[in-house]
Amino acid sequence: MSFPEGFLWGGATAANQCEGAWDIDGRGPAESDVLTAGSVTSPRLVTYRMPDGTTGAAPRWKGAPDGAHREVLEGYRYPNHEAIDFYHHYKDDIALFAEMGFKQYRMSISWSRIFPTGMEETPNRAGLDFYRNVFLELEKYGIEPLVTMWHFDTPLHLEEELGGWQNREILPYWDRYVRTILEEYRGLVRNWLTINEINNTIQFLGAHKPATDEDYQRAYQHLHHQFLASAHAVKMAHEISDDYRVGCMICGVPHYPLTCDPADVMLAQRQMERCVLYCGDVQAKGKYPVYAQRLWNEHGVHLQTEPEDARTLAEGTVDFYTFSYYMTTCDTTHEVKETAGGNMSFGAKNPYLEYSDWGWAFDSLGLRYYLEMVYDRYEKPIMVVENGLGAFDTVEEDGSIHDPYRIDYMRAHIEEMGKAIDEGVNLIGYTSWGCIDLISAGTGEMRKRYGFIHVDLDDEGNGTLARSKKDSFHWYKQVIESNGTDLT
Ligand code: BGP
Repeated sequence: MSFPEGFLWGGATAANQCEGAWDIDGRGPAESDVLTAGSVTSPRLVTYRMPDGTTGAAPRWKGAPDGAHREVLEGYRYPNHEAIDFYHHYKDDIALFAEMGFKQYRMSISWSRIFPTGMEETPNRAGLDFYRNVFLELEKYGIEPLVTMWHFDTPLHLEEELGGWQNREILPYWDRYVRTILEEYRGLVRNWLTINEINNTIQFLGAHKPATDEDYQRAYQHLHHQFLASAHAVKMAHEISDDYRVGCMICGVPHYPLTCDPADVMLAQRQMERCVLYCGDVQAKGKYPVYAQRLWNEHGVHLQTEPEDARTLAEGTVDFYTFSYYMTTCDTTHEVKETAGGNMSFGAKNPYLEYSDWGWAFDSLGLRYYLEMVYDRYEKPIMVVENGLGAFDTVEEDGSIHDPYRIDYMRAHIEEMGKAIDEGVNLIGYTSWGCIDLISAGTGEMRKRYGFIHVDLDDEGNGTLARSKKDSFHWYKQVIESNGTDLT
């Protein structure tokens, strides 16, 4: 039996993609609230107002023009505002998670529900109560929460006033938020994650347009502040409760060389360092890796640090390592015939792999490759906290939803996790992404569905929000019941 007793099977969501209720019970707007919907071929837009009152919308990767303030505007649709309204459906949804046998549910707290602008002295009680009620509901079924402190949703006010993570002054506000939730939920939560897919800032830099040295300076500085934020959170958690364990969260995309040309092999290694390992190394080892200086030198980056930072990082190493896993990517120094070309999926097309409708490479073996690599590197307990297939689903006339493609995808990945455990990897949990259909982070679509649970909602925001079980719901239930031995 590969999966150890007590293995934490479950599913994952994020506040901004499922809660809705974006302006209810005192919640303030977050950066995710000024994003429109896009598709695999068209980007999500960020809406803004210029100082002279004119308004506009720009691709998210480009950002609002200088001097603009991001703002919610009339005439645009913002899918995260209502999302799947988990805020009012959490009891029913958690009951369905329990029916599947979840041992763990990964979710996030929306910072602006607790501190609406991010700058208040005292927290918003209604926001704190909402999550308390969610945790109590989970407790009722013996489901452990795994709580992400930040999942793509800094309070908009902090973004606009301070420039978000770019500005070191964000740290005291972050500390206040984190201390508040750590104190509030003592006894209800044990496991926390600090910053979701922290490496996205650097791995997607230059993906849409060539990045300048100034872009790199900003990205590495932004990350430095997030590393400090993460380290503060770890330290506070350990001071506040002996029960608390805190993990990092990395977007785990292994880089393969497209050919055996040594130049390709070297390029893939360097891309892997920059895009993936850089962040995990700092958070798990408590210091910048040796190759960091080379990465900075390549773009003339001078990190602004304070004398105490090295100590802060050293004292704030994470207790466990977590990552999302959806795909692998290929690098080459040669001319590329075909690119992967999906949303948030880049690089040369791998001729040995199949790709999803959104251009994400289906590579279950890559999951084992990654697990074995990072376990060797850090020797800390690991969780796969996101994995799954975003796909179009069809609701049959009788209401049933047959999703064998999702089952095949997950079976293949779970099999590889089992093999990694047999190799000695201390893998302790798995939460598949979007266990209930939700708004896509990348495209803002609803039709890119990951769930075992279908939600009746379309891309225009129409639907009853009714929940129904897909075939994969019954399959996953059996996987959990058999602790991963029955994957048929
Ligand atoms: C990760 C995010 C999630 C999630 C997932 C799937 O990047 O942590 O928030 O959305 O990917 O991506 P998408 O929603 O673009 O399909």
